[in-house]
Amino acid sequence: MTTIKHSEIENTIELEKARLEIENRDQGGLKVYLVSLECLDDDPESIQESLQELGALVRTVGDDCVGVTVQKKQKPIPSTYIGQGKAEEIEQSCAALVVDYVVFDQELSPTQVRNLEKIMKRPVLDRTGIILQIFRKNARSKEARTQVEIARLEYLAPRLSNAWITWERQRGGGGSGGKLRGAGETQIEMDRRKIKDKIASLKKELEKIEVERETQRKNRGDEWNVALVGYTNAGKTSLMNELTDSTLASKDALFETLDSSIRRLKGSQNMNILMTDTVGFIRNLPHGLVASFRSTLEEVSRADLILHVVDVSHPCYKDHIAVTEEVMKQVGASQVPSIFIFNKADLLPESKLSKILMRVYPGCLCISSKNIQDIHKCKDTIVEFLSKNMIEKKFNVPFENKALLSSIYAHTRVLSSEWTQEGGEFFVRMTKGVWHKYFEHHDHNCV
Ligand SMILES: Nc1nc2c(ncn2[C@@H]2O[C@H](COP(=O)(O)OP(=O)(O)OP(=O)(O)O)[C@@H](O)[C@H]2O)c(=O)[nH]1
Ligand SMILES: [Mg+2]
Repeated sequence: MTTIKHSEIENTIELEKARLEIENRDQGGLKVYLVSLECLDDDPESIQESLQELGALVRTVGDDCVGVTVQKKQKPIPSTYIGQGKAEEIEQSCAALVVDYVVFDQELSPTQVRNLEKIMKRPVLDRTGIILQIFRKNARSKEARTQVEIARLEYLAPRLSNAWITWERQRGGGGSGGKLRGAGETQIEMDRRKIKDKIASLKKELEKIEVERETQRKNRGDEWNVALVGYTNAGKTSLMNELTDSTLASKDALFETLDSSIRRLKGSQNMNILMTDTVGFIRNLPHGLVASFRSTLEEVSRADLILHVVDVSHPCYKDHIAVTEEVMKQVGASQVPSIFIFNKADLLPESKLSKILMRVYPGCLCISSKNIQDIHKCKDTIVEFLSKNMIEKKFNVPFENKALLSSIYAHTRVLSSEWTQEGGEFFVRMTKGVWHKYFEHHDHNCV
């Protein structure tokens, strides 16, 4: 009886090790089976789109999708997410197709992963696990690598050690585990407490990097900041390269850019305009990653203008807009003025699209980043927007005027500030709309 239990735990640990290996490897080439669950409230079309996207994520890791299935159910089963019978069916298909691991399109709980692995006899990952692998592979700067590592360890911690802990408890502490010793050592190494310590030290490191970045930002002073944001693969980096004569890596893959880059806009007359290119978004972007990348993304909330780049040739471009806007809201950037840039227009048949888009999204541009005239149009739009819509003011604010102080911090970009015994002097930048809404009646405070 005990032997059976021990061998069950051995299996669990072996599967856990195999999953870790998959999550930590550098090379692709594995065979993958995709699974999704369609519940009563789900829109079948968006389940299919999300599943296609999961396939693209798996291919970005370098693996092959050899099978796919969707189960329809009222709601998820707490222990196994999908039905047990369906899980057994998948196991049989996986055996026939010699599948290396199974990926679920939704986030699974650690218990669900373990139960499914037991039935499917192979590692089970979820969407978050795959996205984390891509991030780990593509992060280059120290900041991005630290951010990804924090998110990865926070994701891993609850998914580890349980088998080990159960086994330790059952054997009553000491003694060698024979075959289990190796697995045990891995477990001890990845012990939850150690992971927690590691996360804490990485967070400290990240804070230091952020302080450095903050200093650099302050040194940049009163330059104009324009941030490129949008869904992954929309063409942000391609546009950035064209606008700034740069050669940043861009390719037809998801999450190619993870490290933020800042470059000067070329030919912007005598305005000093800095463009920022940063990580793209995807539906169900893991919360841990958004949290880790918060400081990078918060930079976007300090921009004077956001260019929201959209791949208009993608059938789901409207969903992509919604996802991007949601993340912008989460990082406090929804107040920043933005212009929609509908990119990859060259992939669409000649149509009245541009006119239709203009009606729905006033002020938008419909371009191809491969067309030089469109690039000029884009530059002109940026310069015109900044020079026509923004104003700079100097305020003298006595300490007792707390309302004005808080409005300044909430609604303007403070370019410089100086404190005297009476109060503060702020040199700020804002849109004309903000000026009219919050500050016009404070005109007497302006220097
Ligand atoms: N046809 C066409 N392809 C484009 C256009 N702009 C970009 N692409 C292609 O789209 C793919 C993605 O471009 P990127 O610039 O890397 O996209 P991104 O938004 O930076 O993507 P991530 O960094 O992964 O979030 C590349 O293969 C580009 O060559 C365009 O206007 N037309
Ligand atoms: Mg990019």
